[in-house]
Amino acid sequence: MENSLLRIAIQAKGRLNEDSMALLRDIGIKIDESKRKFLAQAPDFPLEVLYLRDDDIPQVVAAGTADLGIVGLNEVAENSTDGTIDGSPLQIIRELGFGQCRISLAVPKAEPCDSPAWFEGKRIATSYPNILRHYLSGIGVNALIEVIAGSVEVAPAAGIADAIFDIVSSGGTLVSNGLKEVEKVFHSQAVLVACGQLPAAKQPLLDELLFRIDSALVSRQKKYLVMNLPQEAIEQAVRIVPAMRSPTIMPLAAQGWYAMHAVIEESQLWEKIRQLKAIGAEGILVLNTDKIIP
Ligand code: PRT
Ligand code: ZN
Repeated sequence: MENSLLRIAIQAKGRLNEDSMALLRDIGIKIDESKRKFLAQAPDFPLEVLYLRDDDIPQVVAAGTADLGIVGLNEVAENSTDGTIDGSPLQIIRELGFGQCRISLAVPKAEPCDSPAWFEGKRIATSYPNILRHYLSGIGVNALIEVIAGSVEVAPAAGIADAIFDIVSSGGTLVSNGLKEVEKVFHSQAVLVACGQLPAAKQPLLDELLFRIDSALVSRQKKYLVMNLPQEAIEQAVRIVPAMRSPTIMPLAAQGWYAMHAVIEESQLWEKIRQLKAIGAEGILVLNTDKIIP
């Protein structure tokens, strides 16, 4: 029976917890947060959720203590430079589109740093020494890496380092510490990782989970449009909104008017709405799509 239960490790507290739980909810896996413990079983899917610190997730998944994990790509890269951890393979199987950030080199605002050569011989504070070492050796720069567990951004003002290599999202933390971002080295987002040695009996469960995750991820980037169109605008509207196969067009009770339904990429939403308004579309409704099954 043990093999018929998948175990996924997610961050217990912190920046990825909420979005990880939301993704599970989106695919029909509802964990009762009020009864949450270290390990919780989903009531409606053969899945256990293991709550951990993000730093521990890559190793726990590579070792097979959890079959899957949701963690920042930065943690995966820091813990594994060759796709294995302590000899056990770890696979990145999906990019999840949340937790986006970058790891950047930053220096005090007044420093005349205009090329990576500036870092030669400098002290750089970071919590990501492996990613930094890999980057520096790639560009042939020798610097002293000072490993700091937290609050890396205060290191230059404290005289511990000349520069930092840290996670940046909005850039606000750098600005409020008198630093400027000079090199975006590593781009990260939350990823789904899997144990490289998943027992064969669990594969069908993983396939079902991935099918659901893919449907949820696709639908997050789409919007459902409903609008009214005069008959003469239909041909142009179909060209503007080709939809998945082709938009649905239905006659309205009012003579000469039609309703068009279509699914479009969210990134194109406002541009498409402008074009549709220009050809006479009215009463445009924009709805979220819950799941899209291709
Ligand atoms: O307790 P645990 O070890 O699980 O959590 P943690 O404190 O190590 O990690 P947490 O919750 O801070 O971040 C988890 C993951 O979220 C990271 O590994 C990244 O993949 C991702 N992520 C996304 C971020 C950020 N955005 C982020 N802005 N992680 C950290 N930050 C911090 C950064 O360290 C810096 O202090 O936010 C500050 C910069 O933010 P801005 O917006 O001011 O630029
Ligand atoms: Zn952490």
